[in-house]
Amino acid sequence: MAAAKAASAQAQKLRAELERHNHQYYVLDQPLISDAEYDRLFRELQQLESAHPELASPDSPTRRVGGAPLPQFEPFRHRTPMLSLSNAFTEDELAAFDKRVSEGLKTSQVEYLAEPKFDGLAISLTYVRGLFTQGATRGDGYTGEDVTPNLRTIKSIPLRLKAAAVPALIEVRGEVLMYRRDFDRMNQRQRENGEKEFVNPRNAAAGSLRQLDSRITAKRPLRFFAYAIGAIDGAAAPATHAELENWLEALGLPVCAERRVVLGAQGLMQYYRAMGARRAELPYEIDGVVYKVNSLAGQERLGFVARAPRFAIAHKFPAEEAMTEVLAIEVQVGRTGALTPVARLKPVFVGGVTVTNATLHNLDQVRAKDVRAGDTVIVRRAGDVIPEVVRVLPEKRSPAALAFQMPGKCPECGSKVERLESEAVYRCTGGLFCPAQRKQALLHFASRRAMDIEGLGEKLVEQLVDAGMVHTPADLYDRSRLNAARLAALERMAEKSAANVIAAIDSSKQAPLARFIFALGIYHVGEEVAKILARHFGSLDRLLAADWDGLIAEKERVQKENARRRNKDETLLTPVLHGVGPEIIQSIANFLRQPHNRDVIRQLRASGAVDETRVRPSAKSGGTLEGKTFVLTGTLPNLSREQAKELIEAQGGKVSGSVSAKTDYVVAGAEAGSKLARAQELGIAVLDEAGLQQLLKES
Ligand code: 9MJ
Repeated sequence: MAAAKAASAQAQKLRAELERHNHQYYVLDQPLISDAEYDRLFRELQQLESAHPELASPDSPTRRVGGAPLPQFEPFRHRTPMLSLSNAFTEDELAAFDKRVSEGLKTSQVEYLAEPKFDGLAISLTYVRGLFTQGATRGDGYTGEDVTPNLRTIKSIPLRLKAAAVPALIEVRGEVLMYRRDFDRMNQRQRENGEKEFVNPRNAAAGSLRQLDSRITAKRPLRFFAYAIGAIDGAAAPATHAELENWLEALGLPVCAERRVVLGAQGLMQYYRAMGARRAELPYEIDGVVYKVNSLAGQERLGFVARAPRFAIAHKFPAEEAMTEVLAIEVQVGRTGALTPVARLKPVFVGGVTVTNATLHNLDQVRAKDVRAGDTVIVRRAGDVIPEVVRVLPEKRSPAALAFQMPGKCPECGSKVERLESEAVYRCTGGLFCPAQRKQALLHFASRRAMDIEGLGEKLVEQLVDAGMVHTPADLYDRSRLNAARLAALERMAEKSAANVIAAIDSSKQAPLARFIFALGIYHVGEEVAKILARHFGSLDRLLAADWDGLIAEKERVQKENARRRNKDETLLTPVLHGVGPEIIQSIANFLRQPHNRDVIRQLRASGAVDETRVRPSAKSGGTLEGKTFVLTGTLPNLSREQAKELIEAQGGKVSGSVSAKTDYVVAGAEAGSKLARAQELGIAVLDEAGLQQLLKES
């Protein structure tokens, strides 16, 4: 008994001491003991806790080493939204901000709290009665990811708040980042261990915080700075933002020492210039400064616009620019076949990374900037955006430099390159064959509205293509290439799931013609157009043999004739392929002209993927909810999720698992979470169970 009491007292003493040294080292930057001494105390506590498991405590420093990996991050709904800041890039924009604020507050000179804008990741920490209980990323501002085990490993985050009186609940907001010197050391270690180096401190911090295995996070030198609060309960917030940050500091949280109270636009500019000058000597990277109205009552009065506070702004430093040389202009083929000219650059260090290429976006941009191979150019890189060529220095151009030309054939597969009249983008027309488009083509082919092959998702497609097992959709049906045994040998695949995928591929056979045409992924050919084509041609042979130029000419003739008839109030002609415009026809013609694509289509037909006697798609079609996508979330009062799904599908609707711009309705029940928030954000119609029933009845 006495021994247990002594152990408990000793554990408490060690914890307090270790956390004090953490604070000295990571928050105050004033270590009082050597690393070896710290380690000794730490081991003593570890031994004590393992000898007396009943002493375990969530705020013990031994809990900072990370734990078993999580299967996934759970969503975390912020009690008050975590909004982002609006940006100002120029002095004028800044003056406009100060003017808006001083008019809003009816004062001639506004007091602001100014501080650096950290280039890290915004997070929220929840403390309940002083104990750190949960931490989350910003996410979309309303719902983030619960990364508590990872945040626990960050030594500058107190596991328990200091002061005698702590709020019942407080959400502390701030930034997780990596010091430059820690980043360099970590990369040196990565190099020595033959592991991949990180690009910059921001990416390293982001990658470390999003680890499912918190033991890995524990090895990464992350830091934290607090700069705001969210919900607070059981304590009054002070009167000003400066006092708020002082209070956070008194609670044991790290707060940036560079914060200052300044007056008016002039004070802001002075602070901006001073921080700009000191930027390089700070231990962390910043991409600007942040100003907040100092009075919290003033903040409240100004409130929010859209998704950002009106009382604060981020004044960004200009994006870094550097001069270098264009070694060549190459063309990249994207996953969807779009051709992007890319400048290969002589390596140059800019915006925190070594840049070796810059996007030129499209041919119009190349022409507008007149970038040529061999040119000396200014490149720019800001934040995480792709580096770009700002301008050419014409005085440095060699007279031999040739203007850039888009290739007529795809550099990846040799198919013809097309540019449709209304678009700036050139595209490869070899969709079914082109290596650059392989994964996308397969994913689309297998997708629910196309061949509907369950289990053939992004990960598996990736594996199949990377392993060289599948090149085109036709390979899916070739059992000498793809069979259950070969599938089961892939990582994360078991015999059962492999057999299921093969069965799903087999049962996708005999698709109606319209679905099959849609599955080919011809640019501009959606489900509707595919149906029209299937109805019009009635067979693959007729589709493949069509006289497309004749069709375009015919459509143009009818268009002209109808314009004439409209003027005279005469009956109009019904155009062939009504609903399919000339540009779509052009796109189909280009696709079907590629011998590679025709080969794949023939192979698909030979393997029985399509049943040409079935022209129209799915038996369920024709319902009035056809084409509508629903997402179900939360618990409905009377219907199970399966029942709701069945009802929707019976009317031809689809039920999907995630909310996107393509979602038509979100059906939300009790305890609906991030999907509901996402729907509200996207302005998607939200129904409760009664609303769903009504809709079903109407249809
Ligand atoms: C950054 N990123 O450094 C805020 N921020 O305050 C600072 N962000 C912020 N403050 C309220 N220093 C919302 C965002």
